[in-house]
Amino acid sequence: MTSADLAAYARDGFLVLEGFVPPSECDALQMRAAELVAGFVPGPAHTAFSTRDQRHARDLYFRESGGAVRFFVEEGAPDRLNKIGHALHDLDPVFERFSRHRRFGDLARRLGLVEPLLLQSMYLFKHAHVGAEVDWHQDATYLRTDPPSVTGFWIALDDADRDNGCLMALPGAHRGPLRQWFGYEGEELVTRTLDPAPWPEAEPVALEARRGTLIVLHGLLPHASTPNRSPRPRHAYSLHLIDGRAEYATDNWLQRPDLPLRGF
Ligand SMILES: O=C(O)CCC(=O)C(=O)O
Repeated sequence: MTSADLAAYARDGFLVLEGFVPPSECDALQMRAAELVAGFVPGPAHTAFSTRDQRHARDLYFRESGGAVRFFVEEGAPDRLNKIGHALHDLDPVFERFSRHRRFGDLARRLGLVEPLLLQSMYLFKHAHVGAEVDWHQDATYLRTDPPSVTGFWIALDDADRDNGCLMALPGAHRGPLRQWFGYEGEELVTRTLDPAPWPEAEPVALEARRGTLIVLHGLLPHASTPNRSPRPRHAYSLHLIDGRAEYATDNWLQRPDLPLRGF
């Protein structure tokens, strides 16, 4: 990463680093994800959501997933997986080795995280034809620290373009406020509006990325992704890091009471 890259990141709130991950490592993650899927047995949280007990099971399955390896289905296509999350980087040996490679630690420090900690990991499938869109959001909505520090490392495991649902971003909009927060109010998980300011008028850009590209996302950058309307999959692996010096909100949705956070 050059000083021009750092300046572009400060200006835009994202950075596209092509060729950051070698193809052999993309292969290894895809093979491991396929093994995990082959061993996955759907439970009560995956069956019909009609009864109260099933809704409760699904809710608990999500709430505990910050410290677990859990499988989430596409809302519109319940026989297809949307993602696996959210502690692959701690609990699966292949994802752990990959995620703790020093190239990610070095990059995080160069981006200004003094004590980078790995908080969340997701294997994102975005299957051909059925992978759904992801709405505009800021990652700090889900992973809030004071001061804000969450930083996303999104890795394309397939070529990603407008047709198969690449990331979209609003350049420079990371300089605005955090709009919403998602977390606990007592026992309830709620979304609270912190600042009603609309997203700025900036023209969204499509962050098309070849396989092996790493996209760095500032935690306040509004980003989204389009549905996969193509016959091609769009797999990606996403890591979210925070700075250990910042205070992690104790009412964020993602809590890991039995799994202390680790760095590199
Ligand atoms: O891959 C996607 O479609 C969205 C991912 C995302 O929003 C993230 O990793 O923060």
